[in-house]
Amino acid sequence: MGLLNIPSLPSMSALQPQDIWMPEQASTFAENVDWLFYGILYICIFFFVLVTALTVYFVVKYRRKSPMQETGGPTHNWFLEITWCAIPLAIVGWMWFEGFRGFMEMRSSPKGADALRVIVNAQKWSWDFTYPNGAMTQDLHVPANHKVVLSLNSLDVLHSFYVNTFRTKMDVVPGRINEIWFEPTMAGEFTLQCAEYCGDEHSRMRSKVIVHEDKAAFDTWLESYDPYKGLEPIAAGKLVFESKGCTQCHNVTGTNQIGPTLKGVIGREREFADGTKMVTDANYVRESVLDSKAKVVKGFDPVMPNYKGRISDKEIGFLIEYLTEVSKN
Ligand code: HEC
Ligand SMILES: [Cu+2]
Repeated sequence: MGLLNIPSLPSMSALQPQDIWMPEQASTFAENVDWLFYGILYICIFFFVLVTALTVYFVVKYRRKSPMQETGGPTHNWFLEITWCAIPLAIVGWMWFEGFRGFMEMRSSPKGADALRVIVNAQKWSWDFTYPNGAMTQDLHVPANHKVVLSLNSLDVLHSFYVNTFRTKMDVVPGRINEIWFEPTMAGEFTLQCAEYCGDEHSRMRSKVIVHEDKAAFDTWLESYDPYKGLEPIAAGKLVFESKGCTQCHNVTGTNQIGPTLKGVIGREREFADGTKMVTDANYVRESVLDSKAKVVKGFDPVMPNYKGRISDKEIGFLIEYLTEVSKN
């Protein structure tokens, strides 16, 4: 039995070629990135082998053959010395130039009106994506052969948006908006990961990028997208509650958090910060969501955001069914 017994290591035979080499090339950046990466890799291998081989050869060839052997005085060779400085300088200069050019290309998002813009919200430990028509998904949908600009936003800590098949990665920083762009070159499903350690569930902060055939297919998908399709109103309401971020401040278990618990929210007596009172009803919930400052519950800070324009009447309907259901018992 070995001292280092690590059973979870994959056996060499289980490794596929794509585990060692770069993954699929699925964006316009990929070819350039790989070309430069492999270029640098092969140059490094070439010089590593050359330098190591010459070192070994010279060590043997010029070794001191007897204790009596005299060493010659210092000599030098201008031609050699200049050459072995100039060639490496040219090579690293080229690496820098190519790297910088690729970097600038990736960092300057296209300003054209035709680029699809998607807002990305990263949050411990999930992603959500908001499209120009307001639809929101947990997987990123984009068209192939079309420029996509992402506006990256973190609701809590530092995350990093990383799609290895697109060769693109960008930090998602709380308190500032970072932009990245890419153009997918093939339809399919690709893995999207968080590449910045952001807490204990970090490794599960994954999602998918679904690349549609073309812009037309994407538009058709977007128009017909309905996250509540096939869900009963209560289940749909739960989805609204979770996907709109209400759970950041509210729960339905009966304990107050940043906001009051929403268990029993309909039909309880409420006193507001301005001293008025009422027995709450469904319309009160509706008003709280659309215009949260209209009535501020006494004893709480008025920190709830307004959801006007970010939630539909249909969604409020579902929400009320859900809140009514969780208030029973
Ligand atoms: C950033 C925290 C925060 C978020 C996110 C938030 N709320 Fe609130 N909410 C509060 C606070 C604080 C109050 C109490 C003060 C007030 O009435 O404005 C409150 C009050 C309410 C009330 C009135 C509760 C009562 O007991 O009378 C309802 C209903 C409500 N929120 C629903 C929602 C729904 C639905 C969502 C998601 C769409 C949501 N809130 C998102 C913080 C939040
Ligand atoms: Cu993360």
